[in-house]
Amino acid sequence: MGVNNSIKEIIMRLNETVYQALNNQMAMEYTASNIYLQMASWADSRDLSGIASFLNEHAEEERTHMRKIFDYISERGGEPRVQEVPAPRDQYKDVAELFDAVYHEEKSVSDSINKIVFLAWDQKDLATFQFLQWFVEEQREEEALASQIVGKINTIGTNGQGLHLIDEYVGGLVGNA
Ligand code: OFO
Repeated sequence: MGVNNSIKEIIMRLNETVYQALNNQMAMEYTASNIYLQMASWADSRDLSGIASFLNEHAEEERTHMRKIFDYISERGGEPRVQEVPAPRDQYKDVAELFDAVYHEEKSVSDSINKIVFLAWDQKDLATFQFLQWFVEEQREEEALASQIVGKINTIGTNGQGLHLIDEYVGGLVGNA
């Protein structure tokens, strides 16, 4: 390997710890995508078409997050590994429980992203640190959105006409996330 190549290696290659963390994050985004897809199916089979559309859109978004990390690992000279992920939960008591689960899922994704931000800083990997800023902002928005929906459900309730109003409200958020 020539001098230029070894310098490039040092600059470009992710270190093993950061690589592993990003690879695990890819699995986490994929897991989130599957959770939302399964939730969409739950909503669809209860004729909650607004909620189903919202969750389908969200499932797609999470898949693009996975892809974003996949491409980044590749660009930094690593080999992204797609991992096996557990089958998502498919039953919820009601819409309130479902959106509570969305909120908690987003919280745990944020926690995981934050850990990698600190790790990248610790490892002096400023490129990864910078790359993750987009995710930090994205998670802030997603947590806020999920908590807004949970708040709406708590205020309106899901009895009788309430469920229809919530379905309409959540459906109205499609395309705005
Ligand atoms: Fe909402 O999880 Fe992606 O980043």
